[in-house]
Amino acid sequence: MLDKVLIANRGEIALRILRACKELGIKTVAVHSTADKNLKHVLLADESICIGKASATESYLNIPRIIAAAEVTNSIAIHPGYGFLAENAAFAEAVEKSGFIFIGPKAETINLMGDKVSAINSMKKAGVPCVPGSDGPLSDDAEKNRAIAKRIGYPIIVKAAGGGGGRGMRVVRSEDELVKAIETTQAEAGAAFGNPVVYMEKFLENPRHVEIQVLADGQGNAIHLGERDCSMQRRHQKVVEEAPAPGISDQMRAKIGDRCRRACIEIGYRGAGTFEFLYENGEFYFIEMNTRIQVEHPVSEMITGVDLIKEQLRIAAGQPLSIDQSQIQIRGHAIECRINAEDPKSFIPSPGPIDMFHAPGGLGIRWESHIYSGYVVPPYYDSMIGKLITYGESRDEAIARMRHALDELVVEGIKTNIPLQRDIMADENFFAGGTNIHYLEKKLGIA
Ligand code: MV4
Repeated sequence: MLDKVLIANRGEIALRILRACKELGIKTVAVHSTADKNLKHVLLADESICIGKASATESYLNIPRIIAAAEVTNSIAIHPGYGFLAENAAFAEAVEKSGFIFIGPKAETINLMGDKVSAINSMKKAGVPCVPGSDGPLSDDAEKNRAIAKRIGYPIIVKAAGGGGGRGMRVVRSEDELVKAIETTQAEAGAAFGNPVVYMEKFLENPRHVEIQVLADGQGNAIHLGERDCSMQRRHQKVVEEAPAPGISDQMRAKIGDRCRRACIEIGYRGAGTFEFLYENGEFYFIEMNTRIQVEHPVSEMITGVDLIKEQLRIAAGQPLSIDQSQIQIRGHAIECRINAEDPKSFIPSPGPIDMFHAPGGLGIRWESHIYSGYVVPPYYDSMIGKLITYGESRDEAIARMRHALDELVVEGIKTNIPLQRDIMADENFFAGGTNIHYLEKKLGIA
């Protein structure tokens, strides 16, 4: 096993990684900003180092400081968590060049998936179903682009190869808007990502966001852990996630999961990863792959019993996967509500001191959070302060447990989105299951 792991993140995921390390007998190093010296995982880690000022650019995004911290502590490996440097190929490369293990895929895999055109091409080649599209970058030939759009059929969407996660895209509903839309998206992409390359896809009007969790050891073994439905979102920020996705049959899961599993083997994938799909009219369409552990990983853990962070650590230590696909059974249902320090109506962040805190509990209740009474939520980072996950034998049982757990959860002193989560858990369409990516924004009166 790894002797010592440096945790290059903060908040709940840093605590989650610390707990997995402790279970495996791995020593831990916390790196933190000046604003984060009182984080729970910093206080629990074997060693901690302040790596810079509060702003993320000076701390959690500061590659030389993080590598220096790994050097002075004799760390073996670095876990990037999610966000910050987790999908930064230059960081993964710097970590490995400095003689440490990057807990994640090879830098070249991060690059492959960071460019959405090469990601789609490699997945299409590996037999993963993709959205009908341009099958590559668009040229500056307006005639050719019109022909591609005509073949696909309007509406189409122009997306930046360097984008992803909802950045750099434009819907085109008729031929007369096409040329201008391509030019504008290219210009915006060049400015935002330093890469003006764009591509085209059929625009799916009312899809769900369904993603497949995978684990691969980079030694020829890969498994999938079923799907998650992440359709309940606002402005590309997920609000509620669940597993399995309502209405996905065991046969459909086995088919799409096997495509993802095989694709992992074909591209030599290593670590935890997520295949993002749009799901519409019973079909899966690959859009992007995330090469990191995701915020919503616990719902997959609850329905499979697999500790994804421990598996990441084992894979990074060079161990082959300890489980094969036949040992993965999907059982029950799990729901995650993200708890944010924000106004539940305006969504304006609400940092500050937590005057009182009570955690919910009971059978099937999991509270993943670093907060405590007296903790001060800093204004510098993401507003997520915790994740409430419930498990039940059925979806109805998981929802019932979530409703009561949200009632038990007390966070006073700051505003939180707990009231919004209560509204969603009481929503009849959520209860029915299978709402699409536009549902929450429509409910809130935005779209
Ligand atoms: C799409 C789409 C419809 N058709 N692609 C937005 C985030 C990025 N990962 C891909 N996104 C979309 N791509 C085609 N061909 C609709 C979206 C989309 C979306 C996707 C997932 C979750 C939330 C979303 C919200 C708006 C648009």
